[in-house]
Amino acid sequence: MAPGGHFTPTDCKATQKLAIIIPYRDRQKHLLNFLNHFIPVLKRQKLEFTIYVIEQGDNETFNRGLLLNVGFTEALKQDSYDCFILHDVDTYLLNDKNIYRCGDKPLHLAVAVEKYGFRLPYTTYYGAITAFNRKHYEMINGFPNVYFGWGGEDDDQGIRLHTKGLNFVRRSPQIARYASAKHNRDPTNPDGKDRFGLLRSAAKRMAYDGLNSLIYNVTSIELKKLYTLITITVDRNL
Ligand code: UDH
Repeated sequence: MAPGGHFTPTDCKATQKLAIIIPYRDRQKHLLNFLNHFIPVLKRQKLEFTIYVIEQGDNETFNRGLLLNVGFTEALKQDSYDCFILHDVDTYLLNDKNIYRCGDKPLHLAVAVEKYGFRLPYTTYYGAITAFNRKHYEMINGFPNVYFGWGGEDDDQGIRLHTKGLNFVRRSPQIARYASAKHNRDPTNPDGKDRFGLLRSAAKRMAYDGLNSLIYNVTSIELKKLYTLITITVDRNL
């Protein structure tokens, strides 16, 4: 691995350049598990990739959607990635045939996840792990930035895709199968109080809430041995 968590296979030319983006705060054990688990898998899949951990370093309520938008934006400042894998830190792939690459359509990868009994918790579920090319992510203005706290930002993005006629695809549950790390609720990520109200305006908000309205401060960018750590702060009142 090159510093910053970059890997290029030496015995072939990878067809896509991947940015793996992890929204993060205070989950060190899960992050170590993630690196330990995924790096060998991604190498076996002969992928060219860089792992970005986007840490919310303030005391504000956690905002997963905003952190993923930051990851997309900051990764593109470093390289011209073909594919963005937006990935929770506590969900670990169980089948090597689940190749991490983008196809013609956005992809929902977390299909059969242990914590939901290896089935979708509801039919339109679109959480935890998704894959996008740049064009599609920009077409829907990324994730909403306004969901502070747990829940809603993934469903909101599902509505964005549907509104743009860009329906996502899924792999079979045998292939897209994941183990879950058990954890308690994070103290700074309570259920988002406004999430159901916000969902009602998802289609309309897509035009002005997302990549084009993203405001954050970068505190530091560190090239760690196995990942690039980008620490940011957000001001909810802006
Ligand atoms: N995350 C952090 N730190 C936090 C909160 C979230 O790193 O404090 C990241 C991490 O990548 C995590 C992801 O955001 O994998 C999603 O958060 P989560 O793991 O809390 O979400 P999950 O869907 O929540 O696993 C399970 C609790 C379900 C509660 C249902 C309430 N109605």
